[in-house]
Amino acid sequence: MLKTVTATLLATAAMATATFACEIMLKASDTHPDGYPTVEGVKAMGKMLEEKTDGRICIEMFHSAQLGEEKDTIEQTQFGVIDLNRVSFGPFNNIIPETQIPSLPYIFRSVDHMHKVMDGEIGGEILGAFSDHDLIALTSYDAGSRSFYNSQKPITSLEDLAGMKFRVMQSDLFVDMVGALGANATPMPYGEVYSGIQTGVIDGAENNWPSYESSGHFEVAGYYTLDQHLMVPEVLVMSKMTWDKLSEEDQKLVMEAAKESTAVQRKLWAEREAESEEKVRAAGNEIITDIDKTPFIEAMAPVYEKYVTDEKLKDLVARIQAVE
Ligand code: GTR
Repeated sequence: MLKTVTATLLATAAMATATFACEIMLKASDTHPDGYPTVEGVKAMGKMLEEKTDGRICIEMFHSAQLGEEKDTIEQTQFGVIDLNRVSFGPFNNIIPETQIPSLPYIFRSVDHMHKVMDGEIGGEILGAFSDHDLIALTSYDAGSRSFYNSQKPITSLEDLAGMKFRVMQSDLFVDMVGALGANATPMPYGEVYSGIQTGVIDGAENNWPSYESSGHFEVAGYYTLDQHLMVPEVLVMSKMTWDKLSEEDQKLVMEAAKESTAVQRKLWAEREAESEEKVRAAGNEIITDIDKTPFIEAMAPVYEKYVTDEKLKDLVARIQAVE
């Protein structure tokens, strides 16, 4: 009995020391469940920070949209209520014009092309644009490519998409993208998609393998057409209010840890993509891989015309296309 009490006391004391040692606790948000590659990427960043600072700076991860849906958490991050937020570039499209560029349909030719762009000068410029909006973009993560899934029928061509209703992220660009393909878009928070499909409010949505699987959307939308219209990377942002409170040295450490976590996330991403695909196929879903993307790509021309308007954005697109 005494032994147990002593052990408990010691354990409590150890925990108290650990919490105490953590002088700067960064509150992080992610819409995805624990174990999802983005959540694990930020957790890995936390571990690195703890190691680099002897436990002085740490990250507390609130996964599974515990702090709210992406659009709301972005506002909370701008206000400094949330310190770190891992989100898609999509929900920033309406407020930061540069984020529309990696969100353009078929802008990247391959994962390799996307990595070269995002890890290089162009990616740096796009991340740099956040600082005018009370946010510091630390790094970008992988998110594969997004394709349409639905509860109604196998889609094998543009004709099949006509008149169908798809949920998109809350971004005008994606509303127009779906419109350009002849379907109807309904912007809605991620957390409402499952019931939206289940109740027939929407016919389907679009996302990558891990999101299609982890959200359970694959249970209510049995048809997945790999048209791969988007390859929008994820972005990890810090509240500028939090950033400004850090010493220059700590800012450097945070930036370094974020950049280093990218490699961890990308490795986990590749593994999870394969696992999610396996799980969805094992569930018996119909996966349409034999699809001619050319008409899809051609249909996107008006979207580029509408959104790539000023010289800065035109220049970014031209430079991305020129990256080998
Ligand atoms: C996922 C992405 C999330 C969220 C979601 C959505 O692929 O990782 O951050 O944007 O898509 O469609 O809302």
